Amino acid sequence: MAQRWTNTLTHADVTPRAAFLNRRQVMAGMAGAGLTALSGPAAAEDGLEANTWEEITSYNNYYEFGTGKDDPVKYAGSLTTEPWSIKIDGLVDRPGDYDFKDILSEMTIEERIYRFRCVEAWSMVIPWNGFELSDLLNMAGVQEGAKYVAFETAYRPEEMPGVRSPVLEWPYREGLRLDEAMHPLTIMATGIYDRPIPNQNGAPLRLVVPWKYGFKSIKSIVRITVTDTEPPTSWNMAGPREYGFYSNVNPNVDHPRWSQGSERRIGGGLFSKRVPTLMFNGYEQEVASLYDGMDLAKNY
Ligand SMILES: Nc1nc2c(c(=O)[nH]1)N[C@H]1C(S)=C(S)[C@@H](COP(=O)(O)O)O[C@H]1N2
Ligand SMILES: [Mo]
Repeated sequence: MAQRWTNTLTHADVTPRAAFLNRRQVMAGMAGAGLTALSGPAAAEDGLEANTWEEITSYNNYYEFGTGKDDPVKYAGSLTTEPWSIKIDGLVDRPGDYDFKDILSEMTIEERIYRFRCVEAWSMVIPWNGFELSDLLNMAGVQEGAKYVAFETAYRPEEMPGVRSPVLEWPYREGLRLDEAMHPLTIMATGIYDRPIPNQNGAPLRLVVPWKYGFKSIKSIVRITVTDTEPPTSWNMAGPREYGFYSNVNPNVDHPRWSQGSERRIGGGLFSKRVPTLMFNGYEQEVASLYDGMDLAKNY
């Protein structure tokens, strides 16, 4: 499906757009996701009111551009996102270097309004546009014996001032188990509020796994490798005790240095509030069965 967005910003783009959303649209988004009604107290309480465009695009984590929350909006403009190619390799029938535009022409873009929960205990609600990762993996053809999917962000020292600092091992790497990658909630986001995803949010395409801590949702992806072994991931390498491979949102398993029982919902200025963190970030009905029989305190 062709993208129909314009690249021109207007005054409306910097106006808070929370009013844009109402309960009906949220429900429509969920229907698009092939899901039943939302569960959980937070959904009932706040009706999943989305954050504003300004909040979503000016309070970011993208360490390749610095570790400050406002570094990405200041510096990520230097990332060249066109042309963009994604290498798909490993246990697939059709490995190769895929042009982002060619991929888009094969994918169906949908709106998904998801909770987004950073391991640092802040959260937002983001209206993404994107396609299901499973559609992309099926396009490449997943082979028998595949168990995991590994992802890599672009590594461009000349465009990314933050990679001079060894805060993480570059390139930024993430991974999912194959069943997590194929789950219908897992998307590749290409837009926010029906506009192309800004560089600071991971242009031109980034992963979004709404039931996991935000760092699993790797930005500006240049490589996807289907494999039979659990891939190394940047945050796990940096702090294995603090950041596990799974990193499912879980209010009952604290980070060694802070509680994960609640979160600060970004936005609202003085009215910014702490809300309880939900099991699997509120997506328990949809994903809990993926972890049947697993000890979630051990497999954090
Ligand atoms: N390549 C890359 N991807 C990344 C990060 C990063 O530093 N580099 N930060 C992660 C973290 S910690 C979070 S919380 C989210 C933030 O996404 P957002 O800025 O779009 O809200 O991106 C994740 N993806
Ligand atoms: Mo994060």
